[in-house]
Amino acid sequence: MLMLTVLSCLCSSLLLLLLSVSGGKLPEAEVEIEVLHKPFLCRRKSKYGDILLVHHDGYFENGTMFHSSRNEGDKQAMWFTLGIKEAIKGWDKGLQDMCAGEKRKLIVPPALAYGKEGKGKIPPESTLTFIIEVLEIRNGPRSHESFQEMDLNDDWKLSKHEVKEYLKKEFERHGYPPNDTLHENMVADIFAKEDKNKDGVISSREFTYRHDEL
Ligand SMILES: *[C@@H]1O[C@H](CO)[C@@H](O)[C@H](O)[C@H]1NC(C)=O
Ligand SMILES: *[C@@H]1O[C@H](CO)[C@@H](O)[C@H](O)[C@H]1NC(C)=O
Ligand SMILES: [Ca+2]
Ligand SMILES: [Ca+2]
Repeated sequence: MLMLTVLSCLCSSLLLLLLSVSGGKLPEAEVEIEVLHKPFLCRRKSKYGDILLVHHDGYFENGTMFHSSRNEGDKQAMWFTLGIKEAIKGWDKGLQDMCAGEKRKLIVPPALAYGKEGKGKIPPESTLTFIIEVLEIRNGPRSHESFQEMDLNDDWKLSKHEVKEYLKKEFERHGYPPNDTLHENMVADIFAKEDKNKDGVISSREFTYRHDEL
């Protein structure tokens, strides 16, 4: 589960970024944030590029719950990358500077949620309320820390070899056997998307998020 999230983040975050940038600018809108619980100890606070393990309940304006990660589906908390519109913009804005163990209520206007179109059971122009608990915060695959960890020879570029070594390590860390064919495919996939200037390496600039539009 985590492995898939981490790896698919690496592959798909840029795509998400591109997709989201192509949409028109929405009017300025704010998320209303209420802190429901803040732990006494806070080792680090969430920032763009982190991955957060979250439990979330979602409510319509009339108070009806439309989703609960605790009661629906696999009833598991989910890993979510902050700042890349993996979920909705309202989450990217409303889940910054959080501690592990913190619980917040977010009231998200439609412009930062599912907008004019709505989605699935979310009707158009819905203001949504979320109760979100952050259970864990980790360095995202796009963080400065991850880049340094991957850049074995410290030349500020990621070679195919370095990316492959990283994938192998991540697999092992999460208890999966390394799979050379699979890693080769993933590396090819990652380079196709991330090596913008096709010079055979991923520069730190190519690797790092841009969050201009947030
Ligand atoms: C609350 O709002 C949602 C979305 O508009 C709707 O589907 C649901 O039926 C409403 N529930 C009640 C009790 O009015
Ligand atoms: C390794 O990955 C390839 C490609 O995804 C897959 O077809 C193959 O079954 C995997 N091998 C093992 C031993 O898991
Ligand atoms: Ca390197
Ligand atoms: Ca490059």
